[in-house]
Amino acid sequence: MLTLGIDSSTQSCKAVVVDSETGVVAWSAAVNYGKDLPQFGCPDGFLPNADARVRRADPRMWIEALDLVLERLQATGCPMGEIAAVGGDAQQHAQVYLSAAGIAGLASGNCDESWFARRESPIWMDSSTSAECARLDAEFGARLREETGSPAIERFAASQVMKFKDEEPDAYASTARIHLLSSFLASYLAGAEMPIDTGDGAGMNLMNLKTLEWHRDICDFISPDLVGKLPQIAAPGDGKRGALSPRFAKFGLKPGIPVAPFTGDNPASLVGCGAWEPGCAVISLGTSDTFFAAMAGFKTDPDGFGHVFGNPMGGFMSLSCIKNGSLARERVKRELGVDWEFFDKTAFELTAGSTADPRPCAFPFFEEEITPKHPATGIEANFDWDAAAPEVKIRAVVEGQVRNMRERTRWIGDFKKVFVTGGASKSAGIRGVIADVFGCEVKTLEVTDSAAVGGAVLAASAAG
Ligand code: XUL
Repeated sequence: MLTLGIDSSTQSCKAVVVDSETGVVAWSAAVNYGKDLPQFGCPDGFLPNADARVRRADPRMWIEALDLVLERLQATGCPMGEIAAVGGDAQQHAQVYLSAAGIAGLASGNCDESWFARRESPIWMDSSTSAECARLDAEFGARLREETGSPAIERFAASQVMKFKDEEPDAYASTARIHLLSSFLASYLAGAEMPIDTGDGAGMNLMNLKTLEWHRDICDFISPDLVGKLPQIAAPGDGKRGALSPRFAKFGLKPGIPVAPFTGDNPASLVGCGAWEPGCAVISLGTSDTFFAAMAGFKTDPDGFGHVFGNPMGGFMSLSCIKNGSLARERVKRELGVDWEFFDKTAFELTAGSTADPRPCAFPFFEEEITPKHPATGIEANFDWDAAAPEVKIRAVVEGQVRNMRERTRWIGDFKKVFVTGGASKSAGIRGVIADVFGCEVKTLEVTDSAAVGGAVLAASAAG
């Protein structure tokens, strides 16, 4: 069986067609917003804004990208008519505010400005709602973490909706539905509203993870009419799937094939990496480093840095996002004037077996950190940084990053296996430190596009 997975990420939209017997990606296509859709003015996936805390995008761009990626997929010679089901994911936390015309327009699929009660959608990089988070904290305190899986977070919908309602009350009043990008794209494909899944929905501070329903008290605090503006919730396996709208026949797809509820990119990656059982973790070493793992039961991070999302295969998953990831490693490499061979390998060979006590550790805080919360103070080391050799500095920075990750994820438990993915996973030195610190087997993942592949796997489950 062939299934289609779509990944609408921060800077691009990808489509993969996976053979569900072999798990092989047989066809793929991609659209880059900056390069392929310059008319939307989002070169890096968001509209430039003088205030670096404000990160928004034009929601029409995501729809155009979806149509274009299907056109490109068809052009590869992919047998579109043999695709049995569609699934997918989107960057987490981005919200789409639909007008009544937008909901009605889903059936025809003729997307234009009238669909959107809010022309600019906040995305996950937005951090402009600290004041609203403080108000939520003051009202709900520890209940937020214990019942929604996370403390009040700027990029999550609760604080974003509060701000929108205060600043643009008329536009809020004309909002008929607040979708996440994931549920909006699934709705567009189905030509009718689709639910929000518990994987992405948990990243809103609006879902009660104990009941898997909208959190009445929090929603009412934001606005008594908010629950009425939220879509339904889909829990794994509850059969809430859609059927592909006939308008996609123009790309050769068969109308009526199942559309699985879309999820967030991290939950989709968990599935795409084959790590949906507790005991495995995935470390994605990218612009920021993320750590996610399936959890045996619902529990929350007592320190409030890790999030709990729904696991699309059932149960829950954790997610920790550490901002000073690859960009910090690149900066240290650049400042030391060494090449990648030295940074990824030689530095670790030269320092192997060092008996220094305490072990040299350095924490890069070039950007304000979120896990843990720490201002941008530069390098903080437990040794004389300026006097140390380049190889000592490199190992110490990686040790610092990995030890911080281990400490921030200890609340989840121990792991038998860690999958490492993302650009820096090719470094034997970094993989060695991870194996040492986590005390388990470390495997590199072959799958690129693990989120899109996860979408295709979820489509296969929806097809039964
Ligand atoms: C997770 C998060 C990002 C986005 C974009 O909470 O904000 O990982 O999902 O990839």
